[in-house]
Amino acid sequence: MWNIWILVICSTLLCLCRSSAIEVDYDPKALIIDGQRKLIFSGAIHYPRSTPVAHGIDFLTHYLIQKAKDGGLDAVETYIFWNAHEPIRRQYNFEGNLDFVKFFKLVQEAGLHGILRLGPYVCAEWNYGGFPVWLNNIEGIELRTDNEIYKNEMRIFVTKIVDMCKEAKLFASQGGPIILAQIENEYGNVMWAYKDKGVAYVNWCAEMAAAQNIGVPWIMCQQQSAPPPIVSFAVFFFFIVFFTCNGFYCHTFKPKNTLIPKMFTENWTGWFKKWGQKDPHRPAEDLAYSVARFFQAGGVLINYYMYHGGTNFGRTSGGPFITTSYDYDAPLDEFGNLNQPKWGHLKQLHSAIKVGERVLTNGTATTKVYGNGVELTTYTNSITGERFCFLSNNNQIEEATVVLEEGNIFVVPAWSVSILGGCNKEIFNTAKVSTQTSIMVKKQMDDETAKLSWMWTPETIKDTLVGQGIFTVRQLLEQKRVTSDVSDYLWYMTSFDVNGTSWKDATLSVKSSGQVLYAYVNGHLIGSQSGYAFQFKNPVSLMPGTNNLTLLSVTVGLQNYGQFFDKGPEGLNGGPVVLTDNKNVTIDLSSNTWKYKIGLNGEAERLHDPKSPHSRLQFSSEFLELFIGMPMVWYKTEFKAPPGTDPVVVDLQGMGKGHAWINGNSIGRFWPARITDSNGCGTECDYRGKYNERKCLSNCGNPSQRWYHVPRSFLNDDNNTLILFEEMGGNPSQVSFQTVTVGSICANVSEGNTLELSCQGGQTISQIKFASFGDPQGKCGSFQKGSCDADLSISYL
Ligand SMILES: *[C@@H]1O[C@H](CO)[C@@H](O)[C@H](O)[C@H]1NC(C)=O
Ligand SMILES: *[C@@H]1O[C@H](CO)[C@@H](O)[C@H](O)[C@H]1NC(C)=O
Ligand SMILES: *[C@@H]1O[C@H](CO)[C@@H](O)[C@H](O)[C@H]1NC(C)=O
Ligand SMILES: *[C@@H]1O[C@H](CO)[C@@H](O)[C@H](O)[C@H]1NC(C)=O
Ligand SMILES: *[C@@H]1O[C@H](CO)[C@@H](O)[C@H](O)[C@H]1NC(C)=O
Ligand SMILES: *[C@@H]1O[C@H](CO)[C@@H](O)[C@H](O)[C@H]1NC(C)=O
Ligand SMILES: CC(=O)N[C@H]1CO[C@H](CO)[C@@H](O)[C@@H]1O
Repeated sequence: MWNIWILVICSTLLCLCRSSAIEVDYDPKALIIDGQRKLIFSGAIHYPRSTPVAHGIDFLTHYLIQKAKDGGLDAVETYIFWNAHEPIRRQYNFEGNLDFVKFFKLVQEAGLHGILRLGPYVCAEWNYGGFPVWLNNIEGIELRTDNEIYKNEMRIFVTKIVDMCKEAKLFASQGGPIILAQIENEYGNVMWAYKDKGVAYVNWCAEMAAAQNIGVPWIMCQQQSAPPPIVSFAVFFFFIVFFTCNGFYCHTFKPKNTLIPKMFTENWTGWFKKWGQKDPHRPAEDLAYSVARFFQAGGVLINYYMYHGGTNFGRTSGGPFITTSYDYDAPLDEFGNLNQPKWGHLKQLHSAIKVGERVLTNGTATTKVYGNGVELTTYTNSITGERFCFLSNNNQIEEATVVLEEGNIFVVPAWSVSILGGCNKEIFNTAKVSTQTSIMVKKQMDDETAKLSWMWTPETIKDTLVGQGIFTVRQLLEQKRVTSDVSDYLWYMTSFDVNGTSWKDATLSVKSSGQVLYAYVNGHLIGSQSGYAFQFKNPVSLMPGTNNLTLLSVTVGLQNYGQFFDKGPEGLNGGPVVLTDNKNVTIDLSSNTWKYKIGLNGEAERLHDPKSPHSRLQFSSEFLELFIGMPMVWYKTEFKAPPGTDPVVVDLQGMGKGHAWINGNSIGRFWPARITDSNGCGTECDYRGKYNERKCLSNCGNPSQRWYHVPRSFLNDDNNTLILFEEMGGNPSQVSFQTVTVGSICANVSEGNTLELSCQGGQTISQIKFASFGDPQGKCGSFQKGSCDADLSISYL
């Protein structure tokens, strides 16, 4: 009943919203939306990283947006991903999970604001930072600088997106949800490298954006100093360009232009992950601390990057070497589950800060320094006398006992902020977590239905092993210039003559610019290597006469960050490729005649798609054992979808490296063979002290990613097909489908407070393993009774 009531209210509001424009204004203390002075909590959810959900619900996104709202957010933010929308020049795609217009409509239906970060350079650990690779291959182009060819392409794309937004009435000025739009991204970090042309470019960006006439402010992020032309231009036309701050903490950030509010467009909630790296974790206490410090220092808008990270489906992950999971340790996990206690702790923080919204957005601040890292910031409304305080302790070790003027005593734990309603009552402390901790588990289905039987077919590489290419050049070309990134794979093939027996034990050296290399000589794989840029060196036995050399170069996500990142080479790119015999005679093959072939035969035959003719006919279950562990094999199996609604993952333990598809939909690259370093996870995670991405690591000595998200929207009720392309050699016999759910929960609450516990997803609490009213010790999963414990604690629960 209650839900229905809420729905009615929302749709009534919607009608009102649609009919009238909403003005978005600002001053240094507030965003002023429809005349109301606001603090904004926003969170990033990227539409291509979430997915449509089957069985009636529109989008997983719909669910995610609702969870964002429940978590106390006012706004949802997304980038726009140029290379996803325009994979081929002037051929656009806005279908399925690329339907960003629908995404913003869902945001609006949830009653939230939207923030459009248009880029179109987005970084985002996304392939090539969001740029289509065809851009790179236009003659005379230079990206992210004052170059007419590039600016023309950028303008065409930006205008297209803005026009689509206008047509769908998405801007607040049209009654839509979008209150802010961003042009470029973190250019301030790299502008120096582009010198005068960088300054000219950033000015052009501001002018081009302002000329789009969207009726809401444009922002630039990570751009502290505003070149004068932008500001004067912007002020004159009212479409001010704000400059915001990204990082783990932003309370010391001061916009150079003091007329604009402080905004924190990327307060990193965690960190992304690379193949071979451990799992990062940013404690909820520290994230809450950085947010509270930011509002203490007069912050107006914060955007969590990410609020929900999601999954890098297909070949969208950047890097190189960004994993398929983009979980980010965000408040909503990769699959959309609440990441507790982070989600709930932030929810409480948001509502605590909102208590002070009126005073914070229209009051004056004074700060009293107590020493030893302790500061009290008091916001006062001079007319009403209303007050709101932040009492912060940035000491990393010692808690502080502070006596305020009125005689109230507050104990503030180390590295924490207490939020004091009316300046006399602690309504929240960032280090006191009273939200449950949820421990997620993966559940295997019962053996009967879970058993998978496999079929296989080899990737037919006979043609490339004997040097059959598509074209020939006397040069080792840069990889993405050849492939335009239509595939991860590029074959470089040549043949050469050697005389005499000294070549029987020779050495092959190949210099690669990344990321994976397989070397075949006379039809045999002699070795492989991976890395950013590396020197492959392997013994090789050559025979007198003609020998064939085939090098397969594989990319694992194109670079997405840094000055001139777009020019970072991939593949063999000039080599050199050199042979040395046992008498130290060398042959440099770099300017031999090289033949090229882009992609795999299986890709051309669409083996990943169970409906394609090749895929239907080519797989066989005979002699499977012989092909276990062999490189360059396709595997196929059928399975039943796990019952229920819990998120589904496929455990690819045992597989090497490759790509996986469910019913023809890519679930991304896999690489369970990439094991993380076994050191560095031991230390206890202490939330105190400055966070960085090397703190609080877990998953040492394990596959960097073992489980891969299988969106339920990709699954049918009855038969489903999983197809794997295995590049290095792996064993599919351990592969299994599992569901992700809350396994156990822990919580800690002090006397007089209320605690809510939830198992999520329709589960019930089946057992209480530990309860102690007293001073229990330890952490979730390993509690012990302390020196004081009430006997009947469990039975009361
Ligand atoms: C903000 O405060 C000033 C006085 O400090 C008051 O005149 C004004 O009405 C307030 N504005 C709002 C929107 O509360
Ligand atoms: C090398 O390739 C040629 C075709 O280009 C083929 O005829 C020959 O048998 C191959 N040699 C070896 C040793 O594989
Ligand atoms: C092999 O020997 C022949 C004849 O002596 C010579 O013409 C040729 O250049 C030699 N090739 C190599 C790779 O040394
Ligand atoms: C081989 O040649 C390199 C330089 O061309 C030299 O540094 C090296 O010592 C030589 N090795 C032998 C075994 O002669
Ligand atoms: C599902 O698979 C079974 C066994 O492979 C087959 O008999 C059945 O026809 C399939 N059903 C559909 C709907 O494809
Ligand atoms: C429970 O919370 C209190 C107050 O925040 C804290 O002092 C205590 O250490 C916590 N206990 C456990 C077991 O985490
Ligand atoms: C990668 C990156 O930009 N890291 C920054 C995160 O934020 C901290 C503090 O703001 C900076 O010191 C880092 O350089």
